Amino acid sequence: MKLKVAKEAAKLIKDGMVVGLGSGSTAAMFIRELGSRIEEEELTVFGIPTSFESKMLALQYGIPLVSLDEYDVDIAIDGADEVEKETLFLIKGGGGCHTMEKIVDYNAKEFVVIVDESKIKNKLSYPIPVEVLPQAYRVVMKKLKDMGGEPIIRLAERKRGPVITDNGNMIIDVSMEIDDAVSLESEINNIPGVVENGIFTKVDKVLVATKKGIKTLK
Ligand code: ABF
Repeated sequence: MKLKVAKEAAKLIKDGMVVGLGSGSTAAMFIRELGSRIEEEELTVFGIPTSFESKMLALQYGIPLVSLDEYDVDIAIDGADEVEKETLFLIKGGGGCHTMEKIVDYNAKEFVVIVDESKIKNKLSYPIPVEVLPQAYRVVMKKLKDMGGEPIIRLAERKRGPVITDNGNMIIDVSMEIDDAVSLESEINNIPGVVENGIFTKVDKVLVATKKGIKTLK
């Protein structure tokens, strides 16, 4: 399913485009497919990665990289942890890269999300990933509790310490009722010490892999 939607997304890329390269396993398949198209069709395409992981994959699959310093993004293709069916609001950041993802995705002329149908929900309920400066984790957790959330520090797999992001920060996952995603996205970002949260409310299109084929939501 993930491969099908990744292939479909790769078809959206045209010669000369600057492409935001998302993170996660679905985006990884897209990066591989794009690499194959570039090689087979001799396309001139540049990538802007959203994580260390997507940078390494792009290098592996032969996608030349540029940065936001010099280029605007024509199209960004990225995965998601959850997609709300009616609104197309997302939760991202299960992989801890949502800060760079949001910078690249929100600044793209077109932001396309690729998921399989298991990610489509009636209402967002996935814990919201919040990237915080390490010095601020305790006070940010306190504020998130005051807002009605249940925050926990994301721990590294062997649980010897916190997950550290590509930017050298920590991740707090906060479970809370999301009634107004647009306001909550800004409210969380207004807490001093928060770098970025994983609520995404500006999405152009979602490609969904279903058993019957690819469905487009917009
Ligand atoms: C990134 O990868 C994240 O924002 C999201 O957390 C995750 C989705 O990964 P996958 O495609 O592996 O489910 O897009």
